[in-house]
Parts: sequence; C-alpha cells; structure tokens
Amino acid sequence: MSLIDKLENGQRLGYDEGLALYDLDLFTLGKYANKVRQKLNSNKVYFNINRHINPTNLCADTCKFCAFSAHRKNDNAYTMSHEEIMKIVDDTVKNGTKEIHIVSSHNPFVTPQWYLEIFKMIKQKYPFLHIKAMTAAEIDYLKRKHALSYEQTIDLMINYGVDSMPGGGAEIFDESIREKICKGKVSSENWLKIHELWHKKGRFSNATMLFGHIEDRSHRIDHMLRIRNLQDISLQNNQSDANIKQGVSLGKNELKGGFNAFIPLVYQRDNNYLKIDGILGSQEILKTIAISRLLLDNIPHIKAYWATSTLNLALIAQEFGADDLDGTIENESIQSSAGAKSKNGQSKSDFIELIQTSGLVPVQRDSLYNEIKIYN
Ligand code: V47
Repeated sequence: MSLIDKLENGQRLGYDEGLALYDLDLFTLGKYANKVRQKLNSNKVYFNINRHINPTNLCADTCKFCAFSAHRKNDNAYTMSHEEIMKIVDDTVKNGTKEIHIVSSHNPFVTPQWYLEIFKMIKQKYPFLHIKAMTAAEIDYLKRKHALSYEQTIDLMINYGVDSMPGGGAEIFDESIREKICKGKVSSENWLKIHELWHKKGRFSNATMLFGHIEDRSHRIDHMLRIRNLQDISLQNNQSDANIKQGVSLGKNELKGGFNAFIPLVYQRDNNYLKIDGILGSQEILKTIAISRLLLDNIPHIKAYWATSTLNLALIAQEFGADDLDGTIENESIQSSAGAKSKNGQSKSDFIELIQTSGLVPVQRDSLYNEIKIYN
C-alpha cells in the first residue's frame, strides 16, 4: 500500500514511512495531520494557566545545549529557599494558576528531601494545585548521587504530592547524538524506563523532543517511534478496555496512565556551547509537528510549545497537527536563557483572542486535559 493510501486510511506508519513523510510537501502533510487532529480534538486549542518554577540552576551535568545551568557559564547560580518558592506560589495562585511546573538543575548540594518538602509544602497549602515536577533526568540524577532507586523516588514523589511528570530530559534518544550533546545525563533507555514505571502507577507524563541542533530527520523519527513504543507498552500494562487500540480512537479520560502529550521543543541557540550553523526554518518545524501527529497515533495531544516556536508559529501549528499551546507560563528560565522570548509568559486574554482570530476554539484545560472552560 502506498504512503498516501496509508494516510488516507489512517494506518500506522513505520520508520521508513515516517522518514518519507518529510518528502511530502508541507500542505499535503498538513492536510493529513489536521485530519487526525480534527478527529481527536476537533477544532479546539487547549491551554492552561500555569506557572513555571525553576528552584535552582546549579548543575552537576554539562549539557551543551543548556544556557540555564549555572555550573560553568554564568556567575548567577541560585538556589531558592522554600520560603521564596512559597511566596511565588502564593502570588501566582491569586492569578488563577492551576498548575505549578517545577523543574530544577541537577544540584549536588541539595538533598532529595529538599525537593520533596517543596512539593509537600505546596500541596498542603493548595491541595487543588496540580504539581507537575521532576523530569526523568532529575530522577536519574538522584539515583546517581543519592543511590535512590527509580521506584523509591517515584513513590516518594507520589507521597509528597507530585501529580504528573513533565517531559523534559528526553532531548534526542539516538545514543550517538546524546553522547555529543548531553554526555553523562540520563540514558535514553533509562528515560523511557522511568516513564514506564511512572505510568505503571497509573500516572500521566509528557514526552519532549529537542530538535533543530545536530540531529537529522532520521533521529527525530527514531525518537518519536521509541515514544510510541513505550506508550503501547504503558497502555498494555494498564490494560483498560477503553484504552486506545493503535490507530487513533482516543476519547477523553480513556487513558489510565501514560503519555498525555508530545512536545517538540525547537532548539534555542543563545548562550550555550552547542554551536550550530543555520537556523531551522518554519517549514521544517511545521513538518516535524505534523509528522509527530501522524506517527504518534496513541498519544492524544501534540503541544506546540510557544516558548520555543514563537506564539505565531505555535498558532499556525494548530492547523498542522498540534492542538495545544501549553500555558501562560508567567515566568520561564530554561528556554529564555537560551534566547526564547518567554521570560514573562503570555496573558490568558491574549491566548483567547489569538486562538479565536485563528478561527479555532480556545479551551482552558487542567493539567490532565479536563476542560475547564470553552470560549465559543
Ligand atoms: O529537557 C534546554 C529543553 C527542557 C534548551 O512536560 C531547551 O509539559 C530549547 O521539558 N533550547 C525542559 N530547549 C523543559 C521541558 C518542558 C517544557 C514545557 C512543557 C513541558 C511539559 C516540558 O528544555 C529540557 C531541554 O530539552 N531545553 N535547553 C534550548 N537551548
């Protein structure tokens, strides 16, 4: 069967077919990706009201793409006190924040308890807040530094109030590329293992992919397929009749643990050690988003993370397979340190207006994609 026939019939695509998708013109790709997106999420564009907190930037690892870590590059290393963190949470709750997204560096000077107390403190005061925290890379670092097994850390996270795991630390799974850009950090195998364990607890997480640096198209397809494979395993592990069979028929709340969203992160090039010639064009970014929608037939949402793609392109991406913009963010350090224009977030009213003027329907969601308000 030809690639186009398979796309017409919504059939699962393999590695060679995934790679061949890049040879299609952008609008053909967009047409098929949008068809899947419409089937899964109609013309809704999801966003949430969230706040990113990065409690410390002091890092023992040396990822070349990272401009956030204070280990070698900048002299502004910081570690927030719990009081400082709580003050941020107190302030942001007043603005209607529903999710706190906490990601730290791999700081050798703080204890696992230091992290856990942050989660407990927030959850005790604001039980309604969703805590999305601890990338698989952080969990792996706790194992390397403090000899905590993955399962021990995951159980502690749950006991102390973490609701879901963010998708960070995945970068690009191909081992040869990983060796060059983030040697020593969590391996691809372990990143996937940690998410599998988390899903086995009936919990949700996201998966990212950092692209537009030294990887090529084949590495991106390989990355997406490793994520699809784990999602198949997690769905099987959590055996639910309602769980999706392969081939896209996801309904709301049908998943019982697994990946909620795939997030392609566009590489930002400022203030880091990874020197790249040329910038990834918008066509390649949109193609990659569209291809992720077509390949990841078992993941309900594709997030065009506006902080790394710009808000304009993230809006266009909504017609090329994406259905989510992430959130208002309010304050962001990881990508903005590397040149992204996300330092101060976006206002909810801007989101709503921009989505509406794109002819789509803004939907404020919670962290697990339950709909809070539809702005018709
Ligand atoms: O893993 C670091 C990336 C990630 C750069 O789960 C960079 O909802 C671009 O994972 N250019 C952390 N990206 C952030 C993250 C995330 C963001 C938004 C939502 C979610 C979610 C997760 O940031 C890291 C790394 O891949 N990153 N440096 C850079 N120069």
